[in-house]
Amino acid sequence: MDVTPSRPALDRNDPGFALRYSVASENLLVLAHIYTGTAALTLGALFGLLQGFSRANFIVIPSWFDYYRILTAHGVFMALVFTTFFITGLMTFATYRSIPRVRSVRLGWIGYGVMLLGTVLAAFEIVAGNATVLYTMYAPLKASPIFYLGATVLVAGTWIVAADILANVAWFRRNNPGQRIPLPAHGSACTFVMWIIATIGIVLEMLLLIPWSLGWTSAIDVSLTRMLFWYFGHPLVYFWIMGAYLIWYNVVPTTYGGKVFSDPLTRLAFILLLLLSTPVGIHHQFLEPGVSAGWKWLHMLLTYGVVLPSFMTAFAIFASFEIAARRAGRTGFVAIVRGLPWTDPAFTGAALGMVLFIFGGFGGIVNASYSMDVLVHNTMWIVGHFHVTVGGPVALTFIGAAYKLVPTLTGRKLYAPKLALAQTWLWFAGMVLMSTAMHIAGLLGSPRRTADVTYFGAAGAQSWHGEMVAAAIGGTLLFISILMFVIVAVGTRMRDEVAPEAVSFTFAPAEEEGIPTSPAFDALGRWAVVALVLAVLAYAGPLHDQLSMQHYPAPGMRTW
Ligand code: HEM
Ligand SMILES: [Cu+2]
Repeated sequence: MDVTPSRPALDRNDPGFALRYSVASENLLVLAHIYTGTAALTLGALFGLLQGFSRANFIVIPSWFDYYRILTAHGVFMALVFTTFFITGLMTFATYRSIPRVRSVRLGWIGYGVMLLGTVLAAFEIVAGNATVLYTMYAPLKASPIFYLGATVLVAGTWIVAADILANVAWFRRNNPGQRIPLPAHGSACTFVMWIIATIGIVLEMLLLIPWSLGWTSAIDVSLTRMLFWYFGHPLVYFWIMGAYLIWYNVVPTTYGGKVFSDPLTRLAFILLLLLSTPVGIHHQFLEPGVSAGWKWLHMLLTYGVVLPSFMTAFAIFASFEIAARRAGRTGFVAIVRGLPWTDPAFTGAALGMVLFIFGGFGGIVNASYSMDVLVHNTMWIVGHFHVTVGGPVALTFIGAAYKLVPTLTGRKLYAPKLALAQTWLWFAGMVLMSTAMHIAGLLGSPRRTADVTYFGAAGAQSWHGEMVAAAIGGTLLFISILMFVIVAVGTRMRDEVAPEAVSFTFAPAEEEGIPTSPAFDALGRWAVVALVLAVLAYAGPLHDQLSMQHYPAPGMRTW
């Protein structure tokens, strides 16, 4: 659908006026999300760089702004703020654009405002040193009540955004009986239903943490807060991945004139992600003493189940590449890959992200296997793993998508496209270097979340010093890359001339041939119920064990 740039002609007799006007105000809302995410990414990268330098002994972090405060800021800004704002913006965009109608964006703005308020509260408390609890937030580390409140308000804001997205999908269903929900809106709805189910865990955790931090309760059940966090923490990962997959399915094919490989396969992938993201969280607690082996085993099996939609996605993406290439008369692996639009930073960002995800997937299988996880638990291997998943595929796909979305939303041509292209490659190189070094350091025994990894020069600690230096160099490349991204994103907005051709945007259409889509895939209410039931089944037992366990009192750690 074509849209007009930010200032529409004020011709109220024009029947298209209302729609165009509404699109212009929608664009502003989405931009607000994306630029807030970018600000968090930039700050987070600075903190990441400081950590990398500290671990390589390039700098000594002063005691008045200690390592763990920086680590908390890095984790929260990257894993919670950057990703969440980008996804809320992306999926608002996906829903609005695929369900065109004259609409009020009031609810959307309220959601954004509430998210921002929560973020500012939490961020302020972290930087002020009142919330050095790392992004995982569980006890016994304790933050100020304002930090927990900020986190809760941020989650509440995302629920408002979710309500806006789901209301639009419901409106579509009401007004278009018998029609399929547009694919990008379907993916967004699945993602946010999953998110609502997942964030119940963090809200329950906050109900324990807030009274405790206010001093109203004298003790807290540490492992219960941990279980509640990881009930949320694993689907958080899939929230990021669903954002990236939405782009891989619906946006990336537009860069090479391709189509979505299969409409029903895409819907099924998102439904499986909705169902299987939550009942696997105990794979983050394989070494937790309070959870019995049977539950760990079940969550391990289900973890292998959630790999399925990822394999489906990998297959569908390459099939889409191949079909487009065959239409253009190219066959054979090399010709297909060479024919892809490598000069387009939106494509290259996503494609390099996909390459990194292959390595992320391998590492994930190691982590998901109980016996191998024992070896890498709490080492830099894990840090290497999530940088080559969320820091690589997810962040790079989002950055690439921004190169398409920001021109569309601002009505301006991309500023310095060559710089943008170089940025994606530099990010890729930096991430390969940093995360490979982290994986190796982890196998050598280097611990994560530890300020001083030299152990006063102990012999064993020397073995990973070289890896820490390599990781710091990789981190430097990543930091430079982020600065390049900011130059392009801000430069695009600052351009004077409006370029109407930059504004038009259409999601990739799906291939028409193939299996017809079953209407069951669109019965999202029913899938939501199944997802909730699965989550309850997977957690009722572990929670029961947790609560009925014999508690041995320790100062501040006994429960009721
Ligand atoms: C400029 C690029 C980056 C650099 C130099 C960097 C560096 C680091 C380092 C050295 C650590 C480990 C600290 C430790 O365990 O003691 C770390 C942790 C972490 N990073 Fe990054 N990182 C970068 C980008 C990202 C991105 C893009 C994300 C996610 C979107 C991310 C998410 C995280 C998370 C969640 C942690 C774990 C924090 C914790 O253990 O509490 N990082 N990063
Ligand atoms: Cu997980």
